[in-house]
Amino acid sequence: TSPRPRQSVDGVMASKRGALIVLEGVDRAGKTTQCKKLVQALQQSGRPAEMMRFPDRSTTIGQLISAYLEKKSDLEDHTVHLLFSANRWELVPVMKKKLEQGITLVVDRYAFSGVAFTSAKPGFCLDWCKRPDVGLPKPDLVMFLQLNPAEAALRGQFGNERYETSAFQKSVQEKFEQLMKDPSVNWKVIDASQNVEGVHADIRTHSLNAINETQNMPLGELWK
Ligand code: 2DT
Ligand code: MG
Repeated sequence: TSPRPRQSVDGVMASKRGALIVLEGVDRAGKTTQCKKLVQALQQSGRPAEMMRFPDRSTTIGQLISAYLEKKSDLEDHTVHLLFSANRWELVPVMKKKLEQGITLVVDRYAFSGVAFTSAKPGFCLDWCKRPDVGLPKPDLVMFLQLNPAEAALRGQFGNERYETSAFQKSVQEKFEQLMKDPSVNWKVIDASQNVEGVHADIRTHSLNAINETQNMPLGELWK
């Protein structure tokens, strides 16, 4: 059964909600640049939109994660996985409120990065990795910025943060490919080897469709 349109208790149609739009992809695919451009384009066309990113390094949990990524601290692998998830859950009330207010959220990485990065480590299965994020607000659209390693290499060197090596990124890419087989998530693959404006045009088209298609639908629950 398809979800019923949003209605308030007295039967009057509630005002339109914002869409939850996520950008995923391997390092240097251009996620952050494209998130910013999408937010600008939506705002300029009169659609309220805000950017978010995970990890959100500004919270107490986010600071623990940031120190780990910067290799200033070591954390046990299960522990850091759960911290990344907790960092999403702590922002859920804010996200829901903004979506209800009609604000479209453009999010740089989400639970899919969480699962892809941890399950690329030895001894982790996809199923265990997904569990803590089950029930998060479900994105209306997840765009995967596809870029092959040779093209990524042309964009410059890796940084010095944890996970920024070509061997690790290769297994992360494989995990994303496994996640993209899940038909319960609205995945769109974007060719990130185009120029910035070309990528943006594709992203804008998919986003406008998602905003129009979901504005009267209730927000879903991820992996549930
Ligand atoms: P950036 O801040 O450059 O995006 O890098 N990561 C991210 C995880 O391992 N688990 C997660 O849940 C999330 C959201 C991806 C952040 C790094 O943290 C990784 C790269
Ligand atoms: Mg990075």
